Amino acid sequence: MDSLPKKWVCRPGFFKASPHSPSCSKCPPHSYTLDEASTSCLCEEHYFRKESDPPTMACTRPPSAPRSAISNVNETSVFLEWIPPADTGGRKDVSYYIACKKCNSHSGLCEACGGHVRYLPQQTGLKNTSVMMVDLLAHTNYTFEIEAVNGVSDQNPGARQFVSVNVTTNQAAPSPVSSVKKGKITKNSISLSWQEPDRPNGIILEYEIKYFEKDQEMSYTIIKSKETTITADSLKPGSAYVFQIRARTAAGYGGFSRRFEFETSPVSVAASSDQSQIPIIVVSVTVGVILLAVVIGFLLSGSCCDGGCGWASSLRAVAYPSLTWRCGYSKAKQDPEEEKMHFHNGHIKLPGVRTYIDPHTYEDPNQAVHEFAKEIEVSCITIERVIGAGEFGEVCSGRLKLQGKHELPVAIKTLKVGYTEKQRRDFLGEASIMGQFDHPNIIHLEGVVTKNKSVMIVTEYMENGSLDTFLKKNDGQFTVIQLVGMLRGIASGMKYLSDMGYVHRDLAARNILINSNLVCKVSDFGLSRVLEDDPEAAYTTRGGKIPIRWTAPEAIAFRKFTSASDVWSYGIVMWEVMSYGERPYWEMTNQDVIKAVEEGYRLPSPMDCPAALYQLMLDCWQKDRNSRPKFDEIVSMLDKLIRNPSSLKTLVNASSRVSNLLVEHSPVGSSTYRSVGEWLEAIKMGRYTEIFMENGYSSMDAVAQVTIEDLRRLGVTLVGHQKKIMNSLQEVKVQLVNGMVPL
Ligand code: ACK
Repeated sequence: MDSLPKKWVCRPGFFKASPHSPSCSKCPPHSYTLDEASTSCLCEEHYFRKESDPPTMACTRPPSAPRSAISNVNETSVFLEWIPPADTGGRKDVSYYIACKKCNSHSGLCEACGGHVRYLPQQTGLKNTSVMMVDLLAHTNYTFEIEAVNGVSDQNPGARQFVSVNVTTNQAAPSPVSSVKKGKITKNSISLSWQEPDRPNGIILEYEIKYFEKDQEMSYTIIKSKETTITADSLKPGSAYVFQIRARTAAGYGGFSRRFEFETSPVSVAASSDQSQIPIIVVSVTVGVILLAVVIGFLLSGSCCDGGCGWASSLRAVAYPSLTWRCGYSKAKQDPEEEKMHFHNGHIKLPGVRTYIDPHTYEDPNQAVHEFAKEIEVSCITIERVIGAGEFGEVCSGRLKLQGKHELPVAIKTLKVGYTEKQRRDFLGEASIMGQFDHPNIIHLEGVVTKNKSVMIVTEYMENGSLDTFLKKNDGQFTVIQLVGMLRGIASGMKYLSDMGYVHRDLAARNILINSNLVCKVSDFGLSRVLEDDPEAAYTTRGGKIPIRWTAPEAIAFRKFTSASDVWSYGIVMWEVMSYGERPYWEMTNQDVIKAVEEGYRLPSPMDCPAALYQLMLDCWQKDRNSRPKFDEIVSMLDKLIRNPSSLKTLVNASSRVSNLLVEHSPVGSSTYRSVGEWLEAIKMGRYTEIFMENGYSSMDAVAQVTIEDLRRLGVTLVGHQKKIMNSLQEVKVQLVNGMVPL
């Protein structure tokens, strides 16, 4: 190099990769040379060059994190979708990597998911912006980290750039029964017992046992049993039979177990079939009595957490008769209801869509509770503190430790002492309803305590409490996408309820609970008391008690409560969420609300509300209930908005929002507030009085013209204060003119 004449040497900032190149090249972007005669350029800090990158190529850096990731949970599968990173780092070879962590909802500690999770199409090197994870565990919290990587990511010593998504998986069918043991075998019968599946994923409602003579698969018999033992009788002596068992929970049937083959005794073992029946009955009755004695022993010993809690449901199972059905015809033993449900045109029809069963249809409400809720021994529960008051007694937080399960944080609703039988029935009615639901956006029932004097309903714990209080406390703190995420969750829970045929009747932000992951869950399910315990509920002229502000006109007028009236209430919840827990219709009286809504007026858009969301609210508030969207349409629409966040950028025009209120009404001059100062003081914003006056907003008339931009100009920069002032202004106007947005 020293021998080259000075004029052939590249200056700093230039390089010549080969001595044969005719000229020097300028260093490509994000690279430099400080020396003369460089043959390559160095990358700037945080920029890198992949080995295979030509020296003429710019230095590049790892991409930023992917954006706007959304998740869709379907039982134990999770679908993730995201938007590419804003900065690809200057490279075209961006791909994505998914890290999966399983998290303990109580401790918050996470561990890698392990090998059982399958990724479709794959976990690493994803070119598309979506992936599906299957075979996750049911009812488990997962965190997925989506990382964008490119050709230089592995050279980056800095922190990984990822977007993370927290999800809770849903119900799943039980895993297959894996171990089946033969019991008593005679020439005509085979008794079997088996263990609950490793992953029941819920309360096992029953087992289905399919069996047939070996090599005669076309003619099989199905027995249903709530126990983990059965006896197949009327079999041929000395013949081999194949058995398969599957379990059913609220989520449906799990897969059949592998085939188990057992043989009946040859004829010579017992003289006649009639005689052989006697020992079987004796044996099974004896086994039953012993089993019952063992179970009762366990329960009475009080050692619940060492076995009692787990046994409680088995005790119930003992009480149920098993049901037998033979392929193609029914036996006298069969319950005709079962026949209708499962067999159709001679074919087995698996129970498909589940519907809600009104506990009122049970003659004995206690039976309903125990059909749908697990009995918990009180010694498994530790009450920690009182968190609120419910209609029937205190609501506490605490922990639940069931045998073989991790300790869980729970909420415990208690029934106050001295309750009447009706109060006990109504109180537990909520559990009979809640226990039928299994959805990530519906509050999950852990079980009930009914065997003691202290009656309790134990549910999952929701760290952030009721949504309305939570939003008020965190005014202005969330992004629009986060708020829409909350609304999406509520809509998804309501879709599930409406699919089940359950009408909530009291959907309101106060009846939604929110956890630490900001997952919203619908709660407050009741029977006759549905609306009795809601402080918002008011008596109507027809005698019922109704939360007027949240209720559709047809439900107020003639008690037509349907999923469509729940959709109206959902629209009000949308409004509550987007206005951070503002009271719908502010301080208007119930009568004025009924009148205004009847006359076609609707709530105005909350401040800074995306136009698409306000339009959806207005759709939910269509007078004709058939014109309102269905919950599945609402979920799809919100999903679309989340997937395309730019669609949320168009806000309801601030000036139209305000002027809408004034349509055809008198000016604000006749305000109940005599001065601007008095008004600002009343809303605890007195500190701005001087600034308002100095800037010409000295009368309520002038104040009526204030826009959010004006507030910013006046130095009201805190979003919370801006909202308070704008919302109060609306309230003042509404009170004065009793006018909302006419539809
Ligand atoms: O807003 P909060 O803290 O949330 O006050 C009410 C109170 O009990 C009376 O209903 C709280 N609460 C009810 N159920 C739960 C639950 N599952 N997890 C946490 N808090 C709950 C509610």
